[in-house]
Amino acid sequence: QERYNPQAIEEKWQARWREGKSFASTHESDKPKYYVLEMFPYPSGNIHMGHVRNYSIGDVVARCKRMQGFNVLHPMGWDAFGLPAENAAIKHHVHPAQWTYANIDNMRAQLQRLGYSYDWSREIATCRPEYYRWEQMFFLRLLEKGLVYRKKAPQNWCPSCHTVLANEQVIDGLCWRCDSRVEQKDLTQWFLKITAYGDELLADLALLEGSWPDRVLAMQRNWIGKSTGAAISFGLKKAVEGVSGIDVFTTRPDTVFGVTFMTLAPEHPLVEKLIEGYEKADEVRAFVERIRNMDRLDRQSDNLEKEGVFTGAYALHPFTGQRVPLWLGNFVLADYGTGAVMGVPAHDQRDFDFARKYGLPVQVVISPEGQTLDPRSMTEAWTGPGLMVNSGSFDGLPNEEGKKAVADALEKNNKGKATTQFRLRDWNISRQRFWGAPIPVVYCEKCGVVPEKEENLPVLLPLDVKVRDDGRSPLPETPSFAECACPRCGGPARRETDTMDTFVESSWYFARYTDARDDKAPFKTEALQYWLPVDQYIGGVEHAILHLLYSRFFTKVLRDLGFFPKDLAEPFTNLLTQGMVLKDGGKMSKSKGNVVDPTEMINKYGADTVRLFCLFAAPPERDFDWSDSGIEGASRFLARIWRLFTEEEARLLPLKACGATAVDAGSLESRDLRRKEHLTVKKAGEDMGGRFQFNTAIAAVMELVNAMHLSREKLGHSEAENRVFSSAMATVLTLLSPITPHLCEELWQRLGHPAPLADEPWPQWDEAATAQDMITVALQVNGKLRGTLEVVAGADKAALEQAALADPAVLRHTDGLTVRKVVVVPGKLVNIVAN
Ligand code: ANZ
Ligand code: ZN
Repeated sequence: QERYNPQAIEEKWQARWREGKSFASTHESDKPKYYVLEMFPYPSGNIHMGHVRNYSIGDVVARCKRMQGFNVLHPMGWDAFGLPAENAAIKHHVHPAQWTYANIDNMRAQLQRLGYSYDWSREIATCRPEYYRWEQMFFLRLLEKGLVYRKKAPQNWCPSCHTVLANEQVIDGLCWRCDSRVEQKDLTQWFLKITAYGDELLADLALLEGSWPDRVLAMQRNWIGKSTGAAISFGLKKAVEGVSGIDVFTTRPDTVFGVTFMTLAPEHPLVEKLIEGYEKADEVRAFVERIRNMDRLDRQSDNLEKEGVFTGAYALHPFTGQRVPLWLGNFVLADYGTGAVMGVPAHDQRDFDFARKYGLPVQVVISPEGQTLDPRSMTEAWTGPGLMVNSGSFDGLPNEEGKKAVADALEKNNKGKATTQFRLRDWNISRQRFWGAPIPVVYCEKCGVVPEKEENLPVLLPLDVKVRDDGRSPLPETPSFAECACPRCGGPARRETDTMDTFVESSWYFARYTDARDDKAPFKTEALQYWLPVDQYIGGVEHAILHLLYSRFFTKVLRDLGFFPKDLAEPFTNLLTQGMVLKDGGKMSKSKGNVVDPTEMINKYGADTVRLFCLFAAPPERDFDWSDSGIEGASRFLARIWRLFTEEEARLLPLKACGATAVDAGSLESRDLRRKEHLTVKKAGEDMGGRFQFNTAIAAVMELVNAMHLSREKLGHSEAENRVFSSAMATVLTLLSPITPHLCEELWQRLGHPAPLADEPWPQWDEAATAQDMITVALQVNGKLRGTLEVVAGADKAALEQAALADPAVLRHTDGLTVRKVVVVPGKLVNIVAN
């Protein structure tokens, strides 16, 4: 008897899909569209189990939707610029380009071995000039619009990657790539003005409510971090040249009369001027030096031990004109708000701690209902609501109203105004790296910073350059690249040798897939109109902030630049963040030696089994543990289907799913099987097509396969019974085809169908077929008819006996008697013998 041999089948079908371009897509279609996308991989060399899970989920969605009548776009590509290529270049003496393209070839083959239904004609690699030239064009257009600018600022610097990092790339003070401690360094860099879109990025999260995970929405909201309050300007007691005062940002303008000191960030630009002539200036300088070198995350922590130093200078209160001592504090951040805080110890805990530590006065200005606060005995700040007190003409106002009243008064006196503040910072996109997209600007001795001309794009990354062993970018020392003619005056100029953050490439790739081979424009309008937004995006939760925020930003920017449709607000309508594949409850890692290699598993079990296990082990959002018994079980299940098919092949007819009609289903056994079949289609359809609960869908199909195994002995070999059995087989293959496509296609073909299963419509179940057949059974007591019983057809002896003994008519006629015997003739009657 022939065995299930996945390797042979899988190769055959993969070749067929490839050669037949089975999953090619076009926007010229009148079907409804469905764009399903998995986050594209970095071509690190080999795919891992996390990829397999991610892409298997995407593939089921794509194949299901296709069968459900959608015109599906399901592309794949490579996020191909980035540091590991340079590290590999140093370690293995291969060029980053060579390393990257070889990895892409290898990983493409690995993905093809898994049988994913990608439209490979749309494949992109972001390191190709055909791709990044458009990014350079966007850069120039953004520059024109003032949405890109150059600024010198302290930057997160990774000493081991020799490059700056965006705030988003610093995790707990460490580099997101190499875990080195990140330092601060002053550098002039290019910034994308994402803050100009802060309000829209925040507001449009409402559009994603319910279709993105709540957790991701919360992380986005928090990252954008909008605070509403007021900017307040404090004058200076001692005139300082060129300085009119010190501005603070506060969320509590209602507490302005409670200010008893001010605290500046040690990095505040006015510090030197303020301490001029102060006898303890050196002490202040020493403090500044010490705090500057503190970890920025430690400085934001709630547990930070508050520290400060008096500057010898005083500000003037905007309402009372009283003098307010100016301090420096370690808890004030230089790059939030204005880098200065008004100290209100009675109503802010940090200020309270600070005041108690340095003996600064506490002034209560918000009075909680039914309570009197005494500044001398307070042990913590009152941060709740109350009425304004000790606040001049504002006394008696509820503090919420006071916020607006104070802001209005400040505005009238030209001493401040209502304002909002974002935690979100502009996006530093300069990287001092080689393997990235060149930034298309030139520095001319005469003209200054000059954008490259659009017709000169792409600014090609030179590939005949050797990567330096010290890890520094070779571009500044590559004359053929760095030395150039000024696009404006033709004179000698230097090219920008920083390259772009690779997160720029991944911010718009989803749109390039809609028209990936166009060399005249980045996108074709009709294709964008048709395909965008992505209906279902699938990827890891580690991208919940970074990549998703940048993609959302680019969608809005490209819309405003006229590239994207005017009415497109968000790039990804639905988001699924899949869980991790763990080993023994922990992450798989080389150092722990517990990595399960997908290729090994495919060699051993076949791709269908690997796919099946990844989808069966847990719902997509949840983590699961890789388990040998789990994959063995998946393998056994497929072998079982194979055996069932081959052993029963003689009776199989080329029917489609749900292809047996009610008339076919003559015998009780076959009616039962048919009912089970329709119930399975119903359950699997809901679980797979709608809720993406593939594990329960698979479990339902397993039950159907079980039912087939049980009934094949009992079923006769009439045409009608064969039809029912064949239909159930067709249903198993159809429902499983998005999950284990190779096996299903192979058996589908053997069933006698000329067209591939992938082109079949998703099966429809028939409500009537799911209903239980009921029959009427006669009830006798001592041989006399005493009533009837409605029971499920096929109910067994025990069930009939139990139902009969509980029947009211039987109870009445056996009252006072003892039941001696119950005779059951299944399907006909129950006779109770009693005396
Ligand atoms: C006075 C005040 C009184 C404040 C009060 C709070 C309560 P979020 O919500 O994060 O925006 N602040 C402003 N700039 C700061 C900086 N650069 N570093 C550290 N703290 C800063 O918080 C804004 C509040 O944080 C501001 O409101 C300010 O303290 C402080 F009863 O001003 B508040
Ligand atoms: Zn010039």
